[in-house]
Amino acid sequence: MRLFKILLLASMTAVLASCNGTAKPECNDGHQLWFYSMDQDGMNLSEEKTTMAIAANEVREYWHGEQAVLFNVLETKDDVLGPEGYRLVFGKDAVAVDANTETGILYGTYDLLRRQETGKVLKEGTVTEVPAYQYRVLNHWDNPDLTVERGYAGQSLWKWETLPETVLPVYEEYARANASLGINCTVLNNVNADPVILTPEYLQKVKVLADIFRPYGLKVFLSINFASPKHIGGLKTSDPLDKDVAEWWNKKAAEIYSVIPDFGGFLVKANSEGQSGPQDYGRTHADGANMLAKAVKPFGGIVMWRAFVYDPQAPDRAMQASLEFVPFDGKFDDNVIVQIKNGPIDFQPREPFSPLFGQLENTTVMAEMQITQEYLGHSNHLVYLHPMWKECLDADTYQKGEGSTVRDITTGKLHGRPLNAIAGVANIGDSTNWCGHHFAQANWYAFGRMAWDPELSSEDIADEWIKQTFTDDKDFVDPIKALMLESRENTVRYEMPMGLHHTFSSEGHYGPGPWEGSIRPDWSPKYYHKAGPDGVGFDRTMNGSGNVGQYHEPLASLYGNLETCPEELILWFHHLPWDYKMKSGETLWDTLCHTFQQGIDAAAGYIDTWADVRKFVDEQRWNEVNVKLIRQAKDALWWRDATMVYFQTFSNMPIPEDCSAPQYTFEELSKVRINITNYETPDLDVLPEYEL
Ligand code: BDP
Repeated sequence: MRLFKILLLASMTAVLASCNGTAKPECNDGHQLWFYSMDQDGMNLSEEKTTMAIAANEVREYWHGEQAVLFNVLETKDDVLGPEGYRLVFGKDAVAVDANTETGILYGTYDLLRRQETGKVLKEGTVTEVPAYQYRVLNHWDNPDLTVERGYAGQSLWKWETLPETVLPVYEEYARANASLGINCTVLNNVNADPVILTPEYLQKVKVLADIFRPYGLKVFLSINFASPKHIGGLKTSDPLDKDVAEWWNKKAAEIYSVIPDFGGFLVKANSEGQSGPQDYGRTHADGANMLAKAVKPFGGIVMWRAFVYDPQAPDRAMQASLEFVPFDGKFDDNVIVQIKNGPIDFQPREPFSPLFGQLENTTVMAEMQITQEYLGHSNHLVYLHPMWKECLDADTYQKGEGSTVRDITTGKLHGRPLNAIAGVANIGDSTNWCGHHFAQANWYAFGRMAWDPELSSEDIADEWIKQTFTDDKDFVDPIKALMLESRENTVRYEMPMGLHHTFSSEGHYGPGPWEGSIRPDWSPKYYHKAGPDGVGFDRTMNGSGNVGQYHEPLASLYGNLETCPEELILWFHHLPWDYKMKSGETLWDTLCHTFQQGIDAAAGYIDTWADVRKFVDEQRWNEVNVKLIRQAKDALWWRDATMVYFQTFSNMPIPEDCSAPQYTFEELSKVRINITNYETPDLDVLPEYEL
């Protein structure tokens, strides 16, 4: 048994004193993430860049328990722990971190420190942790020109123009942050992939990042452009059944692995939103995915093939992915995973789970969540997203009868599939505070914790994050946790209640634009809400598009039947008259108005809650969050006004008296043009000024 003994010094008292309670350093730019309670005197990273040295350094610098910490890399491998699990054995004088691998030791170390910061160190006993998903993946939508698609936290973290020569400290800090959560894979570039990423020049840049990430257990993947053989390979075609094309990919894979031996594999967006794909050559998703899978297979790589496809002619976009993918069930190679967005449309604040999860029985599938807040107020709104993701993972598909949750399908448990993964579209940029909003860090955190353990509750994760990022004072933790836990539902209420969706302005999906049309019907809000004199909502019942039929019973009936359809999804599945009587006895119109009002009131309430806890937070973070909360409360009003005054042109019904009166008319609001030139600070001056 290899034994590492770390002797602990009692030198942490000074740090401790400023960690807890009401300490308020003036300036705090949020760069320390959830290491704040630990790292206030600065980040002291290991000089030596091996996994064990990193783990030992974390203990030496930050552990201030009485017990010694022992690292045991097990010589006789423990079947339960696998390659990444660990065991913490708490005793009177020592805590042992046991694992089969050094990466397991590192994960155990971060768990131990998290316990210390959140008051969960045990006096005695054993904790065994094994990740539920093998591949816990961040998808960066970063472009070589440093822009980030749907990024609201500045520019790309990867400074391609100065790589490979210049190595920034944030690269390692990023790896450390991910390791502390157990995130072990990162796709560096946008799914709308520039072929340049596979050129030898860029592979040298990627190599530098991969080398920095490796001791932190973080593997690099790349999004590829399916037409790369044509663009950068000098071939006439990128047809997956063409021998030269397959050979080009085989050679490219060998080249990549010669530079990055532990390269993870490819992420592919094909035949979607203008991206090239096998269908350009009359081939199928399976043909395309399998060709790539064969290229990376000899090196242990995988292919994550996205199911985000839809076509402008389709009668119901929510049905598209299933229609295209179900025919290929069982036809994908064993190192292909089909990556499915949580909902059938596109990362809306609320969608039912994608029916495709329950429809593929012989294909490995994974879920893709969006951490960046494309449709949830960008990095201007405080929205804690874990409840939304958990809603999807906990959803029962009834694929094999009751209890066939999306979680059990994607962890491989339901079908006994050996490969499993989960992905989140990152919200990280080069802003000092990483995510643009101090509270958006909680979503990166929550994604990582969920990918390790999808059964953790939203509350427990929020609790951990708050204590490490701000303070463990109960008078701060309780109200802020309550605010975070309600924030997603409130955002649904002020943006698109009761199953409305895609009512967003096409300008960066920020703000309302329910009146907008588009050259493509499926890019137009009108296509989704279908508001007209006769009512509102998308009829997806068997009398409508038939989308409910893609769900297994009892869901098909549950959603299809007005009596049983959950009210929060009623306009997703049904088209109803404005004066439709809801279960409460109120009309649909009044319920919509009241739900919006609840969202508006709650958003305004965040400002008061934040004022109440001011004494616990440093000036910088308090002010930066406060400015954003005011913006959020005003945006909530704007969203409600725009949606309801527009719908009123059809319903001709009054806004109920117990709701606040709209501050602007439809004519005024429909002229608002927001210019999103820089995602971090969208030009909000053009917005109507709102009285709170
Ligand atoms: C949509 C985004 C678009 C992405 C696309 C995708 O608006 O920018 O490229 O998803 O996931 O949500 O590929």
